[in-house]
Amino acid sequence: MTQAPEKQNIWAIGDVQGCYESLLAILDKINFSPKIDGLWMVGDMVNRGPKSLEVLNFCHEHAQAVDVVLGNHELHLLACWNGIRQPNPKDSLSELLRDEQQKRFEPWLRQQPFYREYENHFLVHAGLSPQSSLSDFKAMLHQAHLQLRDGDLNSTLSELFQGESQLAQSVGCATRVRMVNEMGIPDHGYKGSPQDAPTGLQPWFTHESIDWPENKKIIFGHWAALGLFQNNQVVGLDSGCVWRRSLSAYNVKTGQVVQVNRVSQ
Ligand SMILES: [Mn+2]
Repeated sequence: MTQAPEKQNIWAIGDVQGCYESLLAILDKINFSPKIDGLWMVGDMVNRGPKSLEVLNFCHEHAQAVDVVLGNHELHLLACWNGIRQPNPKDSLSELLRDEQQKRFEPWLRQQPFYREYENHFLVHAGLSPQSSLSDFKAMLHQAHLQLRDGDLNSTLSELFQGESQLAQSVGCATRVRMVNEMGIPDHGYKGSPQDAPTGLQPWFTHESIDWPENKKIIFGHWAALGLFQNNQVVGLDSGCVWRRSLSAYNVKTGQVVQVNRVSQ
């Protein structure tokens, strides 16, 4: 068997959230070709935007080229499909929840992990936990991934949404963390910018107890109010496409950032 050729370019893309036309526009702008390029989706492909079904269909169809990590909105969709949660009024998942036919994406979705590691990068939807060592955090996320993929789906989703077990807290952090308190405990209620945050809260990536992976940049999304953000350790890619701002793509080999304004649908 011949070895697969190395990817020409690999792009990480933030929270698309059903903004399918904006996804197509940015793929066009970066000249993305699924035959030669790779795409890392940072999670939250679906919900709030108008075309979740199309975005999911695109990622599923090009699964050979697209690496996905799960975000909170994918977990919510899995839970809605299985009656563990009810859609809330802000959701735009009705097409995906309309009939059994749309559950065809479920087997593929439940195979996706909560983090992925590469030579120089670590992909996670929201962030790392200041409360765990990196190895413990990864072990918990891996266990949750195996349970979601191979275990009883309903009981796994119930456990994750109950939020009490260490497993649920690790997944909660990986998929939802923004700000943490001095103890490193996530405050899931605050969704604004770091500048406007109440005293005592700080972005997860500034907490002194974060156990950073060696020589790997963390690529994350989930935090629209933070916007496109980069320092030596992290790249935050949620630039608020679904909130009528922009969609961002990050070239993991060159560090180039490309953005498109939200394409109205
Ligand atoms: Mn999110």
